[in-house]
Amino acid sequence: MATQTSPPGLTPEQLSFFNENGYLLIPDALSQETVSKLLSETNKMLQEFSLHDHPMTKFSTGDEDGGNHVGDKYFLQSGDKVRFFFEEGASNKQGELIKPKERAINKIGHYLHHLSPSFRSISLSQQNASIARSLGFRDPRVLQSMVICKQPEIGGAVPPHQDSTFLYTDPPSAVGWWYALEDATTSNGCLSFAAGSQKREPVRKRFVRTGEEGKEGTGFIDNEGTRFPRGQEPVQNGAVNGSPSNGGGGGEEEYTMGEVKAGTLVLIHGNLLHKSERNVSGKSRFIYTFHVIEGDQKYDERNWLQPPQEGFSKLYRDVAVA
Ligand SMILES: O=C(O)CCC(=O)C(=O)O
Repeated sequence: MATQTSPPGLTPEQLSFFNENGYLLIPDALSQETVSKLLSETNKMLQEFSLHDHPMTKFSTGDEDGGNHVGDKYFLQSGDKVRFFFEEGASNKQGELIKPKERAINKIGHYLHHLSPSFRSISLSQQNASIARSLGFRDPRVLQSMVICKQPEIGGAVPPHQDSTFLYTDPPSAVGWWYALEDATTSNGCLSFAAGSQKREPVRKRFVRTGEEGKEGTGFIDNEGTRFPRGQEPVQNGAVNGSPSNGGGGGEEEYTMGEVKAGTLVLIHGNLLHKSERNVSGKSRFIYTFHVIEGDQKYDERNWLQPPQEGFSKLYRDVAVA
């Protein structure tokens, strides 16, 4: 019988960088062949999705007060589907598209890691199981995935935020896996990170479902649960200034730019403040990202994203055999 050895996870140096800074860049995590395949798959989805019956939901990250964040039924029911969300700048005041549809989409989500064989195989992989082991996950669950397009000229900014605001477990446990499918630069809206902020910035807010049947929506509430991952509480818990809107910190933070080549994997701690700027360049910035939480932490019904019938995808059990 053939035996399988697990691929190596993170090196001690990589783990130490992640623990110190809250993010880690891993160049060449995907081969250029895989990147091309994922880009073709993405372009095919963008060509093939239908505008007929589409509610034209835009992916809005909200205003200064954290209001107006996307939150309609199309969005709230996307956890077990592949759905298409528009860039805010893709339409005029009358709501008509001013870009071809394949250049108008901000993101595709949120169940690619289950429904798309290509994206599934790079998500629920032996390699990622090994990385999750290095990070100390006991029962890692992939709970959402998306392609973020950051389209040329109209690609929207993503304001400073912590992923655990949006994917809250008690205690927080989210980690983002973010793969560049095209080179990401300061010109086309690469990520930037407030290095080390995961150690000082509590998860103060949660992004939750609001309203009742027929009047569904989303909003931010104060987080009454635990604010740091277990064992990572700072000595003076919550001693940081700031009044966050989108769940991000209000204090002055210095951001380190994360320019990366296509194929790079970026790991992002759920408490880490990070953001990306608008893309006003002529080049798109396609990426694929999915998020992982600890399966044995409390995940409640207030979270905007609710598990599919089959539950969130187990990274240790659902590992695709290459
Ligand atoms: O890709 C981007 O521009 C932002 C992604 C991000 O912040 C996230 O997935 O948490």
